Amino acid sequence: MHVIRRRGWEISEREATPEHIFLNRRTFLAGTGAVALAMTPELAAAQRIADLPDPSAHLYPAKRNDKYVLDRPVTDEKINTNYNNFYEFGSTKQIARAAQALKLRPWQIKLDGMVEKEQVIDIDDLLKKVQLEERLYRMRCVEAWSMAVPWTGFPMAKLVELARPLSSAKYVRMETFMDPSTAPAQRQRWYPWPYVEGLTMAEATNELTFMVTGAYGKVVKQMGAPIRLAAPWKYGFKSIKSIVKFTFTDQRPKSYWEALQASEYGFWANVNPQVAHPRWSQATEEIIGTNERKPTLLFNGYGEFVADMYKGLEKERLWA
Ligand SMILES: Nc1nc2c(c(=O)[nH]1)N[C@H]1C(S)=C(S)[C@@H](COP(=O)(O)O)O[C@H]1N2
Ligand SMILES: [Mo]
Repeated sequence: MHVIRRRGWEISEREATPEHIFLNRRTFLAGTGAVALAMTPELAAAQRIADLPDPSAHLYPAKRNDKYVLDRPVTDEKINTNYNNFYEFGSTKQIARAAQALKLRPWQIKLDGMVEKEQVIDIDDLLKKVQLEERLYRMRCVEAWSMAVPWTGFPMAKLVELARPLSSAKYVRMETFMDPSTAPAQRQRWYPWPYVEGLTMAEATNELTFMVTGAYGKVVKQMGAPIRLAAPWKYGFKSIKSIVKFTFTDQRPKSYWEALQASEYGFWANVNPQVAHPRWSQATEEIIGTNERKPTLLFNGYGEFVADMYKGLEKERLWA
């Protein structure tokens, strides 16, 4: 018998979108179809009031830090800013327009849990306490595509310093805003909203771990403004967007994707081409905006910065 097997990279975009398939199945089961993508009156109103002048505009463009170099060209800005995962605004990649409803001010960030003193800090006060820089990082989505992004931001270690965690804190749990009137997909109650992610304290204070405030030299709503994570050695879903809360804890946080499908998405989610996702190979990646595929690199090529953190943890599920 001859079995025709498609290799990992032959799957169509629809199929290659794990998060997408999984969510669509749920949408289908719930029988609500594309309701989440419809333009609601609330969304239309939000778009009108969302376009106030950006008080952080003068901070851009920030000076590039040349330490972090790429092995490929930066992804074309138009392509990158129109190919996004931001499930709060829908389960397709074409959420750029809907995401313009996101109101970036006022934006308050809570620093709580195991800290010397809980704080609520306004994004503009936070921006006064940090030095923005630009870094070129690769970004590898678990769906086997990648980009190269000029992020603007500051080291997460700086944010941890400002939060003053207790020495007993082992993890940082991060949470995205919750506002179904702005982000209509958050009305879909069968998802574990709000989006949650977590890092160990060692990961959060690693020099690579970057709090991102902009990309391509400006604020870009659909890329997770006003503040998101970039942890470039991990699959893209770890890099949580539009964060409103950092909680220091001794409990390992359960992420949004882990809550949805623990058999496919774990806590560590470090990039490893040799460990396949349960439904496809991770050996290569489609470089978005080109017709090229490249072999995927262990730790997405960032092993020199991060590999040491995982010594002694070999028995854990580090690669999903
Ligand atoms: N809050 C939130 N953060 C998120 C997501 C999301 O849907 N919601 N998607 C994740 C996934 S799967 C990826 S690949 C990246 C995409 O970032 P980009 O749109 O800037 O490429 O954001 C991550 N952070
Ligand atoms: Mo992703």
